[in-house]
Amino acid sequence: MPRTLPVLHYGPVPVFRPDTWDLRIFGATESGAERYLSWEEVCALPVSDVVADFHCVTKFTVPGIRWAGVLAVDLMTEFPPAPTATHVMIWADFGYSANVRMTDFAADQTVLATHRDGNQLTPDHGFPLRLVVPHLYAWKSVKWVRAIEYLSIDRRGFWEERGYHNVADPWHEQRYSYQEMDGEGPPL
Ligand SMILES: Nc1nc2c(c(=O)[nH]1)N[C@H]1C(S)=C(S)[C@@H](COP(=O)(O)O)O[C@H]1N2
Ligand SMILES: [Mo]
Repeated sequence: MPRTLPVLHYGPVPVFRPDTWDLRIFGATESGAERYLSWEEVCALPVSDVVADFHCVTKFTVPGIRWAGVLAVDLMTEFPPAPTATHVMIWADFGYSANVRMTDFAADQTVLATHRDGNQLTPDHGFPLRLVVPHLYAWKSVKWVRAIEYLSIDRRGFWEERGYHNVADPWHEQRYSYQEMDGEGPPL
């Protein structure tokens, strides 16, 4: 098992500019309106710690990483989805995306992390803000998050469109879309 977290992503590492950076919350929101949060507004949200293992689909697991940031449930309390929302699409800079079920987004260890093991995230690992869904394969843990889209109809994200499993539960080894059972993903 690797003791440090390898760097894995598709495409370039974005440059963070705090004055132009924003986090968009849109789609099936409770009010119907979309919101753009500044970096300052994100930093004013409540901060929590999550300690969890991290599972990559290419088979490494990094045990016991301590993340700090905004719990997805806390974000949802402040900026609620509509009752019809069943899934969430998380968008990064440069168009990377991943979809998760609302139940996975609302899980108590799902966090929009700013820190890992006491230090601010490095650019390679998603600075300034990354999603961490520890109980799903790591391609769902979107680095450089820029938008949260509440979905009333599920859609596939970047890897889910390219042959990876829509749900991605490592305990059930849900790696590839051909393993999907009825109801686990939108038609391919
Ligand atoms: N924006 C973005 N986030 C991403 C990826 C990516 O290509 N782009 N790759 C994912 C994959 S496949 C993995 S295994 C993890 C790796 O996280 P790490 O580089 O911090 O180890 O990031 C995930 N988040
Ligand atoms: Mo990965």
